[in-house]
Amino acid sequence: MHVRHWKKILIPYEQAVEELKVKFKAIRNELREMSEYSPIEFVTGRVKKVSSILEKAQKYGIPEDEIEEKIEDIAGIRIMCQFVDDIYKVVELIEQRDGKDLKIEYVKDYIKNRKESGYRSYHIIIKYPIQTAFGHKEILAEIQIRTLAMNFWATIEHSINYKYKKNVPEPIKERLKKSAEAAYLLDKEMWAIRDEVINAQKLFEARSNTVSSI
Ligand code: 0O2
Repeated sequence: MHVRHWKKILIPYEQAVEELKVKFKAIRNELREMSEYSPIEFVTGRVKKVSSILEKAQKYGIPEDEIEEKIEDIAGIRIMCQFVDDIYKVVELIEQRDGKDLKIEYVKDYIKNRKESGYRSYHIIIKYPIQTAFGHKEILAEIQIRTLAMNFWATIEHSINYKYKKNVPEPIKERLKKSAEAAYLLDKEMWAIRDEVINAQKLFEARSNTVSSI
């Protein structure tokens, strides 16, 4: 299929990513404006590059006309949280929307079932309705929910894998496994002092608001 043709296919996916980013950022802003704790720290999103889509299709032997129904992460949203239990709060928020503005297809909990690489994250595959210039369409999207520590590790590991085209030298692989464990321990330690951290952040925010209103 021609790249120009793919660009047209990807338009609804771009729209979905933009809409979903706005929706999740709105949850965070609303809670912060009400001086409530937000389990969402920040949100990013991307549409997979055509080259990566075709690479993945080839890897799994997916014919081009089945790509849209079989590749679930053409549209991807990433939600970053401070603490592990925030991830499950975000999951609840998404579950509350099931059947409303999105449909949950299934979930992959790589936090309870860490991947062999050391990867941890919670994935939700959704169906999302889009109104385009050519009519109504439902697309698949993947929401990845992770802590800042999980995101740090995954971002680094992803670039190392990209550099070595998956043939990562054994010593580096070992280091990555060790750092995955360090990220896990960091999450555990931060979780243990979670209430203390949240109280400190509240104080800090209240002080900043007072200073900025003088
Ligand atoms: P990108 O650049 O983020 O789009 P597969 O994608 O073949 O590994 P599957 O079954 O399609 O496997 O989905 P899975 O395992 O849920 O992974 C989808 C996405 O999760 C990946 O997309 C990554 O973003 C992330 N991910 C999964 N496993 C790992 C891992 O071991 N390390 C890192 N850093 N990220 C991972 P893409 O397409 O790989 O890349």
